[in-house]
Amino acid sequence: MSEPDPPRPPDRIPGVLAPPRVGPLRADAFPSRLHSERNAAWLGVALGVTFTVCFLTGFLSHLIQHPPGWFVWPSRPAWAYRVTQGVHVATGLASIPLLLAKLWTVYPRLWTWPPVRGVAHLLERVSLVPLVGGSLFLLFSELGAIARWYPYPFSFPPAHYAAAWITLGALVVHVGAKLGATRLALSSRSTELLEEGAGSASGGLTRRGFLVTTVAATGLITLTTVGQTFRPLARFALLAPRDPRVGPQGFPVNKTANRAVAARATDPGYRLTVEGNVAHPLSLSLADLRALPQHQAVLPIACVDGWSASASWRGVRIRDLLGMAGAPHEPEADVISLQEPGVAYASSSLNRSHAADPDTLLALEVNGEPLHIDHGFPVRLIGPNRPGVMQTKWVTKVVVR
Ligand SMILES: Nc1nc2c(c(=O)[nH]1)N[C@H]1C(S)=C(S)[C@@H](COP(=O)(O)O)O[C@H]1N2
Ligand SMILES: [Mo]
Repeated sequence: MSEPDPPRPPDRIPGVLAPPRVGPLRADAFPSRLHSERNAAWLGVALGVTFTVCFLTGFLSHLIQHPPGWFVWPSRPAWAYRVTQGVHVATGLASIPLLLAKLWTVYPRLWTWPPVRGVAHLLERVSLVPLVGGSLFLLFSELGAIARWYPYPFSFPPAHYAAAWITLGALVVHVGAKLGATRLALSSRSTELLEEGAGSASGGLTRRGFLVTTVAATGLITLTTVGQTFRPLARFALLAPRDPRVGPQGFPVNKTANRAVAARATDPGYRLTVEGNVAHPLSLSLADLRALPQHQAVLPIACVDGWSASASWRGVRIRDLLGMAGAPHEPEADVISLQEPGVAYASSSLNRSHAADPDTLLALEVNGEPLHIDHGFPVRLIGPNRPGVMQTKWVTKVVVR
């Protein structure tokens, strides 16, 4: 005895991204009605915003660290980099749940049939490889990097930078291809009504419930990480890799002094030299530096990893030292540490704005004590509105340009 054929499902369920019945898949290969066009559209809009903000703040950080001739990052306002880099890491972290939810919502589309419907469709589909691959690489390598985990043989910053451009290019193609469909999915009243009730019949999550859950997860991740740079939320920063209040002298250390650096830093023969394009090169002992006029400033360390911490610094103004050495008008300078040359972040540059700022210091003290060796004893560079990587520790040489 043969069973009657089950009713054939429609080829296309309105508002749902599962592919029609044609093609190699079973009709019910993607039974969930949460693969919704409207959810895909909303998640796409949210990701468009977070990716754009993340890209712009990341590009700014790149320009500051590798300035082309036309770009001068000013030393004021002192807090600007702290904010832009905090926003960069926060939007990157917020993108993770949004991206995972989006990928899950749309993945049935991979089985679209026929697989290619012409040149434009082919290009749109091929652009998904750099878009999805680039996004996943950016977000998850970033997640590793802020936890200081680099399980690959290449250097993180150049790979992150290249991946950002590749992803942006693919994103532009994707947005161009999907703009119409997104508008339609967000505006059509019929899909909205259809989706209101969908899901609840089977007792599962509704489509709106899925979106709300994704947004809540995104909010929770932001709330439990942004305290690493936004102090009022510091006590909620349970998922942040660093607590900005914990470390020697009350704030974190990224790079500790190795034995060689510590030996040179504590050597009684330590000298700070000011050389290069100057009329009278200087060579100063620690006692000489302490005898110079000291200046105090409250300034943040704002790490590219997204944490920041303010401290009260005291030391010699760079511009006073450059003046003593007879540097030219509006000088620029390289600040060089006791680390082996060539080691990442062993030196940094001061543009004319930072060199002239009265709060750009070679600090000898922090929060009323001589610097801890891991904070750069005997002398560190600290200036307003600079990335943490450019606040060079264990300074021994200033070369004027
Ligand atoms: N010489 C030197 N200075 C350096 C670094 C370094 O690797 N070498 N790391 C930088 C980074 S990435 C940051 S965030 C700050 C951290 O400062 P802190 O250790 O005082 O918190 O120091 C910067 N100064
Ligand atoms: Mo850093």
